[in-house]
Amino acid sequence: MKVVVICGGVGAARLLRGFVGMVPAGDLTAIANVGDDMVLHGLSISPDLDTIVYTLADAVSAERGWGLEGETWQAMEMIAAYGAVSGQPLDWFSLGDRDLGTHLFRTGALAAGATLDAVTAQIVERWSLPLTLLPVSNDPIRTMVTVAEGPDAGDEISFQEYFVGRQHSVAVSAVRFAGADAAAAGPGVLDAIDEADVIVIAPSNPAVSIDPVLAVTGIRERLTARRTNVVAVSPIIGGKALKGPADRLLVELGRESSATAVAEWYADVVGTLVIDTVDAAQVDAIEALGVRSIVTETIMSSPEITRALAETILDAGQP
Ligand code: FO1
Repeated sequence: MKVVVICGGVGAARLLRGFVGMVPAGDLTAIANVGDDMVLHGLSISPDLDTIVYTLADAVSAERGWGLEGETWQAMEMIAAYGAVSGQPLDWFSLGDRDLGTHLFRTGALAAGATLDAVTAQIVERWSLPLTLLPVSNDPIRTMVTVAEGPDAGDEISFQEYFVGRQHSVAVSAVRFAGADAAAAGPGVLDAIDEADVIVIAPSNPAVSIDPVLAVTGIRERLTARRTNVVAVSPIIGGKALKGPADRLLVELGRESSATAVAEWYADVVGTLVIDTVDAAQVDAIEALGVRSIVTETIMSSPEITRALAETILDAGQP
C-alpha cells in the first residue's frame, strides 16, 4: 500500500515513526513543509526536513524535539561573543555543532547547483532512512506572519522570527506564504499524491505547517480529487495543541481551538479526521461538516500507541 504523509516538523516526524516498519520503504513518501526554511549566517536551514530526518534516525533531541541529542554549542558560543546585529543577538536561533554540519552540507550543495530534493535525498541516504522524503518544492516559500499587537503591529515577520525570536508569544492577524504562488511542486510530489492509496495530513499546525504545503500550485486540487483517501489527524486535543501555537493561531485567525475547527479548516481536502478520545463528543459536529470522524488515542506517548494510530489511519484512508 502506497502512503503519502504531508508533514510539518515535530508532530509529523513522530507519526512517521509509526508508518516506518509498517509500510515498505519504497511505498512511504513524506512531503514536507519548507515555509519554515531560512538563510541565517549565510546557511540554508530547513528545520522541518531536518526534524523529520533526525527523528527517524533516532538522533533527535528528546527534550527539544528538534536538533540532535547530545549536541554541543561551541560555534554558537563563538558567534554570540561577536555581539548583535540590529539589536538581535547572533545566537537567537540555536544551531548545534553537529547540526551545523548538515546546514554546511546543504548550503554548499545548493550553491554548487544541486536542487533541494537531491540534497535531501543524500541526507536521507546518509542516515539510512526507509522512506522517500520530498521537500514540497525546490523553490523558496517563506511563511510570513503579520504581528497583531505592540509597537510593530501590522508588520510582517518571518516564521522563525515569530516562532523562535518571539517565542510565538505575540498575537498574529494574518499568515502568508511568500513565493508559494510561483513555486512548482518538487519532482515526484504530485505523482506521489496521485499514486498513493492513502494520503495522511500529519498532526502539524494547520495554519503555518500544512497550509504552506497546500498553497503550492496543484497540491490542494490533487488532494481534493483524492479526498476520500485523505486522512488528517487533529493537532488540537481537548482544545489545546500539544506543542507550539496551533491553538492560539486558530483563535487569532478567527476560528476556535477545537478538533471541529480543524475539520472545518480541512473540509475541502480531507475525507476523514482522526480525533482524540477526549474530543469524542465532537463527532456529530465534525460529521455535520461532511468529514468522517474516527476517535482514538492520538497522543503518541509510546511506540505501541503510535503504531496503533498509524494502523487506524491506514484503515480510515480506504473506506
Ligand atoms: N526552535 C526553537 O524553539 N529554538 C531554536 O533555537 C531552534 C533552532 C533550530 C535549529 C535547527 C532546526 O532544524 C530547528 C530549530 N528549531 C528551533 C525548531 C524550528 O524553529 C522549527 O521550525 C519549529 O519547531 C517549527 O516546526
